[in-house]
Amino acid sequence: MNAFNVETIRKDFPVLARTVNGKPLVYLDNAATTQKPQSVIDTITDYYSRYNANIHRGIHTLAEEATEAYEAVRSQTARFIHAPSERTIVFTRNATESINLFAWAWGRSRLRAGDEILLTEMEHHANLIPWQMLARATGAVLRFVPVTDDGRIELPRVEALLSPRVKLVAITMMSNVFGTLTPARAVVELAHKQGAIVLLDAAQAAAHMAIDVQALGCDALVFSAHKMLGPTGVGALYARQDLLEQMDPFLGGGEMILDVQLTSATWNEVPWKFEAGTPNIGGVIGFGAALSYLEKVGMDAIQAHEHKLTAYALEQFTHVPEATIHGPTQMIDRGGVVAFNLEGLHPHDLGTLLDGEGVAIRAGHHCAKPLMRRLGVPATARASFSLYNTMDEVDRLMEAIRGAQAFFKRQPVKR
Ligand code: 7TS
Repeated sequence: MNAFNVETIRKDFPVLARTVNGKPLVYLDNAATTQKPQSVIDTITDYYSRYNANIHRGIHTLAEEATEAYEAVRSQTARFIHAPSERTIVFTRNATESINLFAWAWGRSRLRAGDEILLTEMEHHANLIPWQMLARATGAVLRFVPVTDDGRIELPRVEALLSPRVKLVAITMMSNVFGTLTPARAVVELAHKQGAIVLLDAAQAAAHMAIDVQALGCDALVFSAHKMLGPTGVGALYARQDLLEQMDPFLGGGEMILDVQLTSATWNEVPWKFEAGTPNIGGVIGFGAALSYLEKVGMDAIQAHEHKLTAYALEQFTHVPEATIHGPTQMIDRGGVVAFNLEGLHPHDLGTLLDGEGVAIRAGHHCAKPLMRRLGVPATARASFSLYNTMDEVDRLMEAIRGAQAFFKRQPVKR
């Protein structure tokens, strides 16, 4: 592998060359979605230019080529997360759909009134609402591991909430607000001791660290291609093959059947049992190019680079007395998401002023409303890093923040 060179990497991402409001773009909204390298764009164009066809059904050359390319990405995805077989990978639209699929197909016929689902207080709505819906449908009860003031999950708290009533634990591997890396492997061990299965939400983690589902021991894990340099409209669900085989289908339609009578049907083998209808073929093939890109750079090198950027940003924030950082302020079990509030400056106003300087951050509740309530804020600003960000860009962020603060100090208070 070549040494990590951020300037070389940046040249692969065409959008990074553009200006916004006359300033070079500083893209720090990577937790929402990442930018795409030319290789991903070219791979998608190549598919539509040369071998666009529907998969699994055609016997002509284009259909065979498209099927082969699509299924090759399934194997590549399995390798990327060290899954034991490509049969354990289901393609979906996004992490959200993966969680809904698992919640419904696994939980609907299994959970009984009084069974418990254990979540944490810092889940994205995608890892909360599907469980609320499932609980409503089955009579199961949701329980929540509290987060500490600095945005962490403590194992004794997890242990205290586990009991034979808990049938499933669903927890994020990396908070999209705090950037915290949760002790996923230890949670899996504790849960398994009590007979509960574990779903890990790797929507944030998957683009920033190596993932090994066998080492983690999890029963299911989900992620979205668009947060991993890939296109929108593609997600994946990994689940243990025996679980997938026992689970009911999620959506019904073409492709997911073995045989169909007018009033009944039998199901296809896994994973195709869960891929009803024509999937996002071009998107999945493009996702393969994204995985290749991440593999070429190396997940450990990416994590180390983002670690440096985040440490530098946190250090810079210590010079902004008006700033409150939400989440760990030390670089222990932490990734490159920095959520903050500035005294006297609403996050949305800050976001607008930063955009004027070409700096893209996110402001809002980050689809984690219960967590915002826990923090006692309606919204936060959030900068999030990816492999192509630089130390200079952290400086540009800090300069833009100082500029916004100065601008607001000059403004008369509106009544
Ligand atoms: N889980 C986590 C931890 C996330 O951060 C997100 C998206 C999702 C699930 C859902 O992913 P999707 O691809 O299905 O939408 N998080 C964010 C965010 O923080 N800002 O925009 C999207």
